[in-house]
Amino acid sequence: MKTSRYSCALQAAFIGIAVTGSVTIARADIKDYEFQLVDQSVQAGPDKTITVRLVSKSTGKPVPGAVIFATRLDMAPDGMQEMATKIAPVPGGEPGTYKFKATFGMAGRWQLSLGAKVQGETGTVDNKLVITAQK
Ligand SMILES: [Cu+2]
Repeated sequence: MKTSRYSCALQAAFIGIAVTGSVTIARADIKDYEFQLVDQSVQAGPDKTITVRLVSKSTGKPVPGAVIFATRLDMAPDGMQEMATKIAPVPGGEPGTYKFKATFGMAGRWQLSLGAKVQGETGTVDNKLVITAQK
């Protein structure tokens, strides 16, 4: 017959852990954020929806609550930077994704320029993304 050799129990070892009053939050740099297209292409035509995701490159996680203050959509990638189209934000979407509505009057490559502020970060995110409008 075996006898238990446990003679003591672990007790009260974790009390100190919850007392960390000041956690140092590692601040990310504004360069650690980038916009990514959810879909690389759209159909040419009016009222098309563009969805972008703002991610932290260090964590790979989406970043909600950014304030997008600048948008431009033009055909610079196809040498038509003067061919710009109106772009309007659309509310809703998952946290960390941002939607816009725009008219793609021509098939080809369009450049979406975004300027944004991220909560708790100084500086701005400036990204240019290329969307292909298909016939
Ligand atoms: Cu064009």
